[in-house]
Amino acid sequence: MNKYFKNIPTITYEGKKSKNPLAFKYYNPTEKIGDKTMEEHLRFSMAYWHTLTAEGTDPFGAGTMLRDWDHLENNPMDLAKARAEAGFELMKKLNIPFFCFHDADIAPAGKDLAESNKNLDIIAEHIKGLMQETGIKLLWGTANAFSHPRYMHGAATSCNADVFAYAAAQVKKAMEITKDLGGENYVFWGGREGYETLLNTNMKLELDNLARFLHMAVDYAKEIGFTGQFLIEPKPKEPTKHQYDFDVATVYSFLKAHQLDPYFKMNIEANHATLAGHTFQHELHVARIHGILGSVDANQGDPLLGWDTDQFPTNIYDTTLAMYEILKNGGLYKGGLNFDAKVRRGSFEPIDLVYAHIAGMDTFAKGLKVAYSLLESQVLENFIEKRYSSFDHGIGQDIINRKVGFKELEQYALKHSVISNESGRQEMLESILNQYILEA
Ligand code: XUL
Ligand code: CO
Repeated sequence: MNKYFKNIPTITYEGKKSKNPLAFKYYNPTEKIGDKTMEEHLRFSMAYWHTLTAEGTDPFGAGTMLRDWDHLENNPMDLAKARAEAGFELMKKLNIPFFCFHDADIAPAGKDLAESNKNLDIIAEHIKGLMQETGIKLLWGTANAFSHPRYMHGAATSCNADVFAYAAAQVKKAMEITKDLGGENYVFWGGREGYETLLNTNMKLELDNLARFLHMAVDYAKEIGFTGQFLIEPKPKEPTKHQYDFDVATVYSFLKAHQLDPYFKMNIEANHATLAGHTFQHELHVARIHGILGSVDANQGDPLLGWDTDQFPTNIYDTTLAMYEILKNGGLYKGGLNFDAKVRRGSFEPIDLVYAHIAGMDTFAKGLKVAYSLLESQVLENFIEKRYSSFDHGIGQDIINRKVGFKELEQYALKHSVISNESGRQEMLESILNQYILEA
């Protein structure tokens, strides 16, 4: 496998003193961090769409990317096969153990659904061969039910029942392929499941239909014996003004309200979290405390642009706090860290894809190391435990055990109306965090 990234060697770990841009400085796959290797902790995945199909277009201009498979443009099936081969060569050279795809990324659409499905079968078979040859596995599959014009009003939340049916057929096929390729998860990102204006929207029907759609998916997974984890990927806006899967808390209450909560976990994307006005850590934390942290789309946004820029993660502060939540979750289990990230329009050469993944992998590896030592020290845990210690005894314990109600609490407050509080020590804790980042 040395055809599409010819001048790129296999990327190895050289340690933090290395000045070689084509080497890992922190990601050392076999290094043990606690009882797992870095590779087992991080479970990196390449996103097929950004890495293999994105052309570098933006709303102001044409594509810029130079790719060695471009000349196959007029033969879509050959192009799809070449892209798959290029993808596996790149993953192999970067030591990335997983990949993720949408149906539309891997195979061209046919003239109708039947032909599209046939194309998918042919390319999936090709990918299966590459998986066997390389040992690279499928983290998750999904269906692109948002790009085609038929999805202009949404898919499962479209006002048009024919569109609902088409989306169901597409997801059915994508689930079958994911199962066939041994996918460990299946993702639902509500591409256009939302609205532009309430003036033309029956929100109640749309939400109920979304629940119906997800129940049908659960039923079908049982029917075909797909045991992968179902994941929902929250996002507050883009492409619609309001996306129904706004954030983790919104999705969680939607799942509960529709008795879907036993079947779904969250795929949390950093840039979606910030679009929702949250930090990446906040979304991971909310998912963790509810036991629904499933997988991660590892990227970052740009606070000055404010839209879903899908950049490669290079912010050590964010990856540290992300890995801290993931470690506290006991890991990602079937999930992984999928680079839902694209190189910038100006980074148009194939080698930029290599630099980008090295940057993301090293940044998460460093974050893992810092988070592990932070957790090992228990410095935050001890502080938090002490901060809430008033609930360990006395009236606090009675509140926890629901031994008291408003009347008893009033009696208590009447006797204890002079209250003393303690400092939250935010700045001290922030400087401790910085110290761990600098030391690890
Ligand atoms: C879009 C996005 C998607 C999902 C998969 O913002 O993140 O690529 O990850 O459909
Ligand atoms: Co994503």
